[in-house]
Amino acid sequence: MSYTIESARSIFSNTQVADAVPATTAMFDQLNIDDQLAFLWYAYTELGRTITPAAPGKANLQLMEGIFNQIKQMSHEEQTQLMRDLATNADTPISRSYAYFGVNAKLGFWWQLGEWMKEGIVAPMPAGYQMSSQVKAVLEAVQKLDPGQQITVLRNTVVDMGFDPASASKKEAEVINFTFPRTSQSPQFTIEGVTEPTVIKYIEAMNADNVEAAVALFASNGALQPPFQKPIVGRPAISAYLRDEGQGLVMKPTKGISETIEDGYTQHKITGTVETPWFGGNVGMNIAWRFLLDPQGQIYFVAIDLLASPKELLNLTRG
Ligand code: 45D
Repeated sequence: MSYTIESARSIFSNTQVADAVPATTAMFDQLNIDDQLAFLWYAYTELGRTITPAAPGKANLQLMEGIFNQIKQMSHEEQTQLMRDLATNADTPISRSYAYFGVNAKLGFWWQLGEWMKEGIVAPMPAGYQMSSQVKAVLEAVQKLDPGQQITVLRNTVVDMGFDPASASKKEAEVINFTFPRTSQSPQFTIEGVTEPTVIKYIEAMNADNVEAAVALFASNGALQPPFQKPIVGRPAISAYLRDEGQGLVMKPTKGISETIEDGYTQHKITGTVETPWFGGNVGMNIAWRFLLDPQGQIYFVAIDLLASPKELLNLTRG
């Protein structure tokens, strides 16, 4: 038999992913715009406390100086309108610029606005604001999630903002992207149960921000499927994606299982935790990597899953 990307997606199909994340994001999407901004404010004041202040970085924020200066000169009404415009994907100049930010630049943009809201430089939440029952319900739903899932909900909301006139051509034209210099050496890891060199090299390359080395491990028609997303196919697209979203991550795989299947293909499921530079060691996301390697040992497919619970870290059966 030969594999297609579509059939590869179902290897280790008994893996339980964090369905609560898209479910909670859908609840958020149902809120009216002012409730959305209020929700984000309360979620951020809770979770944002564990953002490591070093993460956005002076050099990174400087990239947005022009936009930040404009925002600082606006009245509070105009600033509130700007936030509404971003969240409703309205077509405005700043909403258009925002759509061309990399994911981490989007997060950094909001981090700065959040800090300025605390200082009153950007319009804060109106005094005497009464939380609607809808906002309360979404906050309660988020509180039930584990921290890795909570920060994923928060991140999803920010990624979807802005006005994007041509999403297809976006990656090539990205204007602002953050870099996260590594402060410490690559973490050491051992994966109990897995010795496959391609898998080990993949983690080593990612932990060193060596996108080129990671991408070279893929078959030319190989694919990478991020959590809750469709597969990204081919080396150029995978490379662009990893440069945007894969930087500064600390991957700590701990356990795995390897199996030879048909025609020399092998499949490997590895579980462990991943830390984002935004939260450092404060938040460990429970992750599974499901690899399908071709007979040449190249990555034909890898899915990255955000797991439903820590218990799933131990689920290493074929399924
Ligand atoms: O609207 O092997 C205010 C891949 C109010 C690559 C606000 C991976 C108004 C391959 C509060 C100001 C990448 C797939 C907003 C592995 C308002 C691979 C601000 C996995 C919005 C392992 C809100 C990587 C703010 C993973 C400031 C799983 C919110 C990475 C800030 C996951 C939220 C990373 C932040 C995650 C969230 C990062 C900083 C989930 C960061 C989340």
